[in-house]
Amino acid sequence: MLEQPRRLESVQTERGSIPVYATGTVEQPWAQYTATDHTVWQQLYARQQALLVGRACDAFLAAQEKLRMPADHIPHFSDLNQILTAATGWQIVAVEGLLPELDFFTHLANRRFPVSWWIRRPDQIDYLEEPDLFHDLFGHVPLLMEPLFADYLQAYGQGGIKAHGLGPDALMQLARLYWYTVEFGLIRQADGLRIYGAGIVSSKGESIYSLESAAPNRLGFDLERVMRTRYRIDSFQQTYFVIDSFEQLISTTLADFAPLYARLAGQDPIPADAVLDGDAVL
Ligand code: HBI
Ligand code: FE
Repeated sequence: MLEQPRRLESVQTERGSIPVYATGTVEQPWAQYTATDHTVWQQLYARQQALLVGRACDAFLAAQEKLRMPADHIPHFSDLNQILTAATGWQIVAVEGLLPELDFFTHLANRRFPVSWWIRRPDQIDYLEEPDLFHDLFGHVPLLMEPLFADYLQAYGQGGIKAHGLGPDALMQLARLYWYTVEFGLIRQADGLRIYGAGIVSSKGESIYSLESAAPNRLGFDLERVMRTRYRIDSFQQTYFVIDSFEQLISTTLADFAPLYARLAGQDPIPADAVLDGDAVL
């Protein structure tokens, strides 16, 4: 399912050759971005920024202000890293695209977030299948400024390394946790439901749908329930899980998941659109 990265001394791209390091990371080839690339960033940035006021959670918006990504051109990763590393010890690293799971987890466990260096084409503005620079940078990186979320993502990486040693069932359950929190999570603030998941904040359609549509279920976060729930990758989510705080996330993830995986192994997965007795429907 996931593409294997090319492990060469350098990769040849449409725009030239890029060095690859032993960690699978590359140098952000900033000088190779075209005027079109910068315009795509500018358009996506302006569109999402207008939608996120009142929809993204306060922590996300506050982090954006501190990071000050430029609105009119693709950021230099090195500029963002100065602010990010000083704040939480995280750094972003440039990659070609999706990494094998163990490599991905190892980066997270070491407080490195892999960001695809390339940005989508103008005809892909509304949707593309793989994570590009806009999704990774605009969607994922701001919350790395938030200390509790920063710790959660590192703990997730450490948990991923352990799950990798336990086999495909454990990995699948853990992937569901990533999906329903880091990618598609909602949070309950004093003034209402807000978005924190990167898959939502980087999507025009889902920023609106996840909060305003009557169609999807919005359920109180429950670790075991999340780990049993299938997800859709080809449409908006049918279920969102809502946390009360980032403290809730980090406190659930610090536990050893091994007994949980063992217990879940005997249970059927829950369909993406199901509501069960006992679900906290919001
Ligand atoms: N690699 N670069 C990158 N970005 C991801 O989000 C990513 C990945 N590899 C694996 C992966 N995600 C998934 O397996 C998650 O469920 C962990
Ligand atoms: Fe993502």
